[in-house]
Amino acid sequence: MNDTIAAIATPPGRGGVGIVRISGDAVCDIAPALLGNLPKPRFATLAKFTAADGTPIDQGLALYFAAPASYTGEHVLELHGHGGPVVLDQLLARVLQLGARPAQPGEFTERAFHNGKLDLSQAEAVADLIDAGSQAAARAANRSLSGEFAARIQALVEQITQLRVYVEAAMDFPDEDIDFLADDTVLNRVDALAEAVAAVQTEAGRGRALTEGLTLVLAGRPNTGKSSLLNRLAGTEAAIVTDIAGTTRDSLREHIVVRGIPITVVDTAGIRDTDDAVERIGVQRARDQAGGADAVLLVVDDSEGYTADDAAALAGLPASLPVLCLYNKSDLSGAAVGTTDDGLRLSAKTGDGVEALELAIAELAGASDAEHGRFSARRRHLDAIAAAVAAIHRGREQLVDAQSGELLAEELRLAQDALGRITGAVHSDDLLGEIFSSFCIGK
Ligand SMILES: Nc1nc2c(ncn2[C@@H]2O[C@H](COP(=O)(O)OP(=O)(O)OP(=O)(O)O)[C@@H](O)[C@H]2O)c(=O)[nH]1
Ligand SMILES: [Mg+2]
Repeated sequence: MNDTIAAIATPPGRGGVGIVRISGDAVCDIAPALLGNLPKPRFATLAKFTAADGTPIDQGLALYFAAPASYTGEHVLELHGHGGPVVLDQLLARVLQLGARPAQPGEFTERAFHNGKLDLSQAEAVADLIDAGSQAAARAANRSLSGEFAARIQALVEQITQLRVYVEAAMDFPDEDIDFLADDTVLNRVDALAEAVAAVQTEAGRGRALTEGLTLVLAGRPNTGKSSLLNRLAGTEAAIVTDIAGTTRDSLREHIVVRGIPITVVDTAGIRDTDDAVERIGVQRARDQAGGADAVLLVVDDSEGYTADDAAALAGLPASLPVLCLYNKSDLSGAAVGTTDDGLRLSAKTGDGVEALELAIAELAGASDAEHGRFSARRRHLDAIAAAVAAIHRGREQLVDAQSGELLAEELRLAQDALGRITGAVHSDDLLGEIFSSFCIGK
């Protein structure tokens, strides 16, 4: 990390302004060679950017941030020149000639992380803000970037630490150990902790939908109108629709945007017992797709009502998977479109009720109440929180069933480690590589 990195920080192509960014100790040598002097920190200075032979490459603003008061925590120099690819390439080449090396994707932000400027969840929020596909997603990323998510995680970590101290102290004094296990204080504190983690889990789940989008799977028995609904949502005739049961075999994915949220809708084969070898593979794929979805849209033929075959289509799916029932073909049944106990009634054929479906999808993604202090989150964060939830749950069982303070303490430690992976308090080089390599160069 002692070398100096440089990159063009603005997107490729032509623009009014193009920026070359440099970070590292060599900035203090590069600036005088390139600009004639090291500019006054945090002041915009008009300067000529000169080539080795003294001829000007460009003229623009130089901005110097002295370590540690910079984005990366190192000496940083930004050169704001004209946004042409040839000029910027020449400028970057000159900076490399003066001792910098090309930056890897995300390397500036990785240095900011290593220098304590950002925790890992904030570093990820930088990328999420750049990639935000909607205002709600951008707001959520901004909240994470400002440390709101990290603060929530930190509060949980502190709660766990205090509980661990209490449990471990009690174990160190065996006489009191009996009291400590018998009275409800520890159990109550474990339960309160589980509740607090679950609350963050719910919010993070919504945050992830805003950040990464949702995958919804249209499932159900044959001929209920799954493919028709896919076409309706996508606005194109993507899937084949016929009145023959078992039309769809392969799963078909369409990417749509609902209220600014990226949604992947997957059409699947109608689920039924069949002797047709190809259809059977399709049915298996349908089940696999549904199992991996964020939510299942169970399509039911409203003119026939909810049958045992509809229920059978859900067999084997995780109980935690949200299911929205879509009573399709309202034009045939004659029933009014709109919400029902467990979903919506609509018609893929006429389009009636499809707007309500889009609203329901936005709600699944958490976009409808985006104002509730929501933060951006990723699958990685949800996995870590789920691991913490599981550890706390196991710890509780150890306490209740085995009266074991040691095993509870150990599970609490595991829960703490899991949460530490979110902020980067616990991390591996592999994890960092995975996260930062998805950044753009120059960030
Ligand atoms: N009247 C009416 N017919 C519909 C509606 N939706 C679909 N259909 C008809 O129902 C039949 C089956 O539609 P599909 O979309 O192919 O149904 P599917 O669920 O994809 O069927 P499989 O792929 O075989 O599982 C077709 O003849 C559609 O035109 C609707 O809302 N109203
Ligand atoms: Mg179909």
